[in-house]
Amino acid sequence: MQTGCYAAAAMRDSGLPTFLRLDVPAAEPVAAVLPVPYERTTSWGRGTENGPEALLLASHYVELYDEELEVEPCRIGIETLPPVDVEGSDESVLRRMSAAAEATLRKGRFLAAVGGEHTVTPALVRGALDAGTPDLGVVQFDAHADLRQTYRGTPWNHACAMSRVLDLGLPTLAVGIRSLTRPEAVRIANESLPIIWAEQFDALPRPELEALFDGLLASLPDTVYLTFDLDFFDPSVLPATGTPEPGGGTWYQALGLLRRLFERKRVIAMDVVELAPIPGNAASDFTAAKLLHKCIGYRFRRELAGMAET
Ligand SMILES: [Mn+2]
Repeated sequence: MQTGCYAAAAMRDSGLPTFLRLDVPAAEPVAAVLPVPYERTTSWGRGTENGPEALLLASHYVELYDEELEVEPCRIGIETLPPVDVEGSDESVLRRMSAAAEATLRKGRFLAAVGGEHTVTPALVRGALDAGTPDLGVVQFDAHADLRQTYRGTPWNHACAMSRVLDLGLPTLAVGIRSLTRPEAVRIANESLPIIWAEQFDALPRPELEALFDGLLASLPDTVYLTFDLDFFDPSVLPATGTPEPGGGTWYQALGLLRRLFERKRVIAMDVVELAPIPGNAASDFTAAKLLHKCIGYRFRRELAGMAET
């Protein structure tokens, strides 16, 4: 069967596998997967520097056909970019991430970055702003508020990621939060930061949860950056993350909200962060890979539906 994809076992010069084992598309790709193997400040379980490789390897076993969307998302053209060079000072590496994001977005491509620890997010968001994106909102799926001003002596700790995003003056919506400090709770209350708490996932019937999400989403700008910290998921769904927290979202709860997000907003870029692979636990790597595949499918749902079958 001709899928329109390029099922070669392409390995880039970097030695990293490509997303879905796709070769460089013949036509101009519209989506770009950017590996960002950055890990400097993880607090407990380490290993997020291996996240991109694990996700990309697992993606080779994701079915190209999406049974929900009835399309093969890869048909829109997905290129796996060389990984961001993470050697050097914090400042220089973070600047490199911003530059990579900016370059991808200036080409009009959808950016799908794969971390790495959550620190990569503010750098990538910065790149989106540098690309001239006006009125950007940031949607965060996460167990943790990540609103510390500094942590362990640096403002570029993964526990400060959303604080750095707020520093950029951008409106946010946080989903799945169930772990934070008192100062973070005070900040959320004082600044009325929009949040859906993880407990609400359990307490609310699904239509009410989705209505709540729609309502909060409506107050964000039309153009959105999505950051998905994999510890959003309950550890029974995805245990391979540095700081797992009980009481997280399920696979279908995540998909339900992501589908609405991509329908209602122009999502120009996203990241999937904090995968810390556990040897022998393929489920986490695979879940992360499939999540990225689902998001690209949601993002280009209309374009994909319009493509003739070959
Ligand atoms: Mn986080």
